[in-house]
Amino acid sequence: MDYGRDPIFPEGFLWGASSAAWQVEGGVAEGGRTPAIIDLNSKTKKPYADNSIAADHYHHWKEDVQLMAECGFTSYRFSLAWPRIIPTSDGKINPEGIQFYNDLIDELLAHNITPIVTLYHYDMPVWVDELGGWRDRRVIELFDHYVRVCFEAFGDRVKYWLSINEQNMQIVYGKWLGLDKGCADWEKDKWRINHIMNLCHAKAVIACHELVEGGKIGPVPGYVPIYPESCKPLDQIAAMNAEELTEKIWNDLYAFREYSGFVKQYWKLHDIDPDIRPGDMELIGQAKIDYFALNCYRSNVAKDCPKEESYLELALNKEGKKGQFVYPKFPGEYALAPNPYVETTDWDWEIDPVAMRYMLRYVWDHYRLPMMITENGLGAHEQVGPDGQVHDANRIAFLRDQIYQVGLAIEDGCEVIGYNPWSFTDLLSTGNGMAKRYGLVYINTTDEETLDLRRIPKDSFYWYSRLIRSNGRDW
Ligand code: BGP
Repeated sequence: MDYGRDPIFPEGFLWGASSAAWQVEGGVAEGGRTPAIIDLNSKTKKPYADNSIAADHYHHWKEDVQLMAECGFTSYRFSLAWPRIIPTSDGKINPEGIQFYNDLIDELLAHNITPIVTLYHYDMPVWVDELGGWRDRRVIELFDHYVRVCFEAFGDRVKYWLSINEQNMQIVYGKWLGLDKGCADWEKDKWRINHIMNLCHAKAVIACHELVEGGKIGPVPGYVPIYPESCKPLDQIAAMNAEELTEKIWNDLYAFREYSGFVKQYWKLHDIDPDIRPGDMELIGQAKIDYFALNCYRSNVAKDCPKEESYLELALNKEGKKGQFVYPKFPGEYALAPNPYVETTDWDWEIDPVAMRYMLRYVWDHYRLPMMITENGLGAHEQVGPDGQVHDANRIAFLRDQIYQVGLAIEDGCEVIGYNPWSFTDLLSTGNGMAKRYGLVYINTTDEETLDLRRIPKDSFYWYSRLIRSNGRDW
């Protein structure tokens, strides 16, 4: 539909931005925090960048919240670091970790900024990993203990909770993220790991409803809408296969609390045992989510890939030089392909604002649950200009187009309660450290050299501020 006028955002819409503990905090050895698996990855796995300082939010949180308030934020999405809260295997609570987040939450609330809190965003404590991490069912009770501590400590003030960030992407890109450690056959083992993660998600949902008065909790799928390459009927089925195997299997489980016929058939065909034990599905059955938090940056195109074709492994663009991404082929399922209708970023991510509207309509049509955007943004190479400012016109154009499509989806009848792009300040990219910047606020440091970590609001900060102060009218 063309509405013939700019979209209208509902009153009370949550306007903010996003971050994650390991990417923004730094202070990894301070305040009683112990190492997380991601700390080790960031030191050994190139091009991951050392996260021991990151954006140094651990020491700049007050200034950062002040900047959010100046921008006019009404929400801020961030994650809690498990190894800051439960640093050791005796399960003892670290009062300094609780204090850090209490101070942050109180400061946000003092500025009328609603906290939206992710329980898990890739920073599993090393002590949990040594017990087997997501591979071992003992993690279910450990995670349950951790989330209950969080709900009890912060649930009086935090009402919006998120369980596990991008569980689907952690499984789909598990080899790249290091989740395959200790797995003999990742393609089979990943379904067992995924089932354990589903049980952890369920524990968090159940505990939130038990312990947080008025608390709402949802999952955070990483969402990449997939279009068929052509109107050839088999391209449509390929797009549906890709959608299932990267997103829908997860979203169906969260929303309907049972495994779909599609995934059960997939397991049978590939001789996979996800190790579902008595009582598991009853637990999942009790975990009724309140909303979907959605991370969406780009779209993909899928085409038919007959069984006879050869498998081709995906290769991610790790340097920010266009053209390095390798489109994978999964014979008998689908192949990904370039989209001639959209531009791409330097990391070969499709710039496709319409995908935002498509995703919101798709998720609304399938699940009829409120939705919140918890990530969306432009990763770019950036420097401070000779005038001491950062002129990120590309980011303004990106955000404007994306937010406009959120508005159109709202006009289309979708219930969307907030928009929190990635990211508030520059922070470490999972793929490229500080070389790939997303922030509305520049952090003066680089991967090669730690500088003064000065905060410099970019042009996009001022543009976004005007937009949110007008509740989405001043484009
Ligand atoms: C999401 C993650 C974030 C963030 C973002 C951008 O998948 O939830 O943690 O990093 O992607 O990705 P990247 O940093 O690789 O550009």
